[in-house]
Amino acid sequence: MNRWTTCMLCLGFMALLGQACGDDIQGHVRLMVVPVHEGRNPTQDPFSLVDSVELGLTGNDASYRKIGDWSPLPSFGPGLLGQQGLGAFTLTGLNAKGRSIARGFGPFFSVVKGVERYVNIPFARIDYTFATRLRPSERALPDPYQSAAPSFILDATNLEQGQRDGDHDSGCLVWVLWDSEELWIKALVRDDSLNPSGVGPVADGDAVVVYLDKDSDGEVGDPDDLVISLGADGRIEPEGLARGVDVETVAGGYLFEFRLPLTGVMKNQILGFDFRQVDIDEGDSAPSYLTWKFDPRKQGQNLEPADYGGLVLGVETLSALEEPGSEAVFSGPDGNVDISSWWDGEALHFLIQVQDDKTQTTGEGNDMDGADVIEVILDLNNAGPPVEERRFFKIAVSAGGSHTHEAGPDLENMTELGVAFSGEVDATIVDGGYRVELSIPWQDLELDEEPQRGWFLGAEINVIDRDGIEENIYAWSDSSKSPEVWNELRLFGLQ
Ligand SMILES: [Ca+2]
Ligand SMILES: [Ca+2]
Ligand SMILES: [Ca+2]
Ligand SMILES: [Ca+2]
Repeated sequence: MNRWTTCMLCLGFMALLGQACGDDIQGHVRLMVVPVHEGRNPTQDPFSLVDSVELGLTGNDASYRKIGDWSPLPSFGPGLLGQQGLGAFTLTGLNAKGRSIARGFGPFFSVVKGVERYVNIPFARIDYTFATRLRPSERALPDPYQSAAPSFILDATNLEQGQRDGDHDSGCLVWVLWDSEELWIKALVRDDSLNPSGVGPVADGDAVVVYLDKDSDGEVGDPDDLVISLGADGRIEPEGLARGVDVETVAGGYLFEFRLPLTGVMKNQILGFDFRQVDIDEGDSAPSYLTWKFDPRKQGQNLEPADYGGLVLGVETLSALEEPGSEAVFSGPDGNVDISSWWDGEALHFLIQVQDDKTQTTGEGNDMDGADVIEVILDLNNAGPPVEERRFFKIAVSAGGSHTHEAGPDLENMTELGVAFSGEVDATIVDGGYRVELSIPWQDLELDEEPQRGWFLGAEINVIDRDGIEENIYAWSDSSKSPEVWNELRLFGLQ
């Protein structure tokens, strides 16, 4: 990385902090760009034609503050951050003419004092956006959107038809989540003059329209496709399709959420998707349209599936770097489970720490029954097309350091027969729980090629907690039997 650009970013952060919190500089951050991918490999170069990137922060009130400009690089950092005035990292790729051609949002960010945090930002061409996977246990949260990255915004660059008189006139900040049953949509809509249609077609007044082409075939009249309009007054058209509809008027606009049925989907699938804000104000003769993705040659017309953009069903990524540092966290038996992963040409390494107030180091027999156990299961093809012999590799390690391993073409068909494990395992009791270090040699995984920087591997990490007779399982992806939605390790590096 160029020292000058590093310096420029630091200056940008410091300028921001100067306004936000004086000298209260707390932590460091590294941002890592995650491209659209399928199976093990990226399928899109988000930096294609990108001349520079702009980094900023989007607040959950739809405000945006620029931090600085940067060369197009797959990772950024370090930057200095304070605790105040933060939002979701927002990365915009600009072409040589200064036009936005790529975009991505990270999650809402908080600083941990003295710790270098690694933040992944999904980033794609401007006609693609990402939905955040909702784990099954998160469906019942009071606000499932709270910690999710926004998916996209609508601003002046999305004006398809009519006039837009600044950010207060129109604009949207939109979150999209997905799980195996539903697509979850929440938006904060800016509109200074609310004029819902009242009667007649909902989209004749202030409204948003969501377009979905689930199989992404771009064909008109597909019975699976949906066009749904939601008025600022809560009227919805067609009725009976959306679930959990909630619309409220807020200062400067309205806020809504609803869910649409979605079945038979898997991670990294790309749905045809679009989103339009219809805005009609006092005295307007015609509505203005802000549309996420439109064909400029067909301005103001009905959107057809072929004009939609792509909604990528993303999962959580843990970037495995050259050394420990980047982390993923999930809830375990008595607090957090922290996972760190790193890699080199020899092996894939893990450090997993479990907070467990009653650690059982030993069990009975080879299955370690009775001990606290961590299982690491790798989907070597990352939900890509099936491979014959060796798609899954699983290693189970007890809190006492015993371990077993197996591999096979599917989760139900794994065996230890003919499967080698020549790596290292170390388990340690620590204050409040235990820690497992694990190195899995690439050689034992029998991949058809050498591991490559930029690869994605599916992974599930199960923590099997045994406190006496009680047994509970906690899992990173929260879907141990469904590798099509597992989180991912990304082989990465900062150089
Ligand atoms: Ca308006
Ligand atoms: Ca279709
Ligand atoms: Ca309006
Ligand atoms: Ca335990």
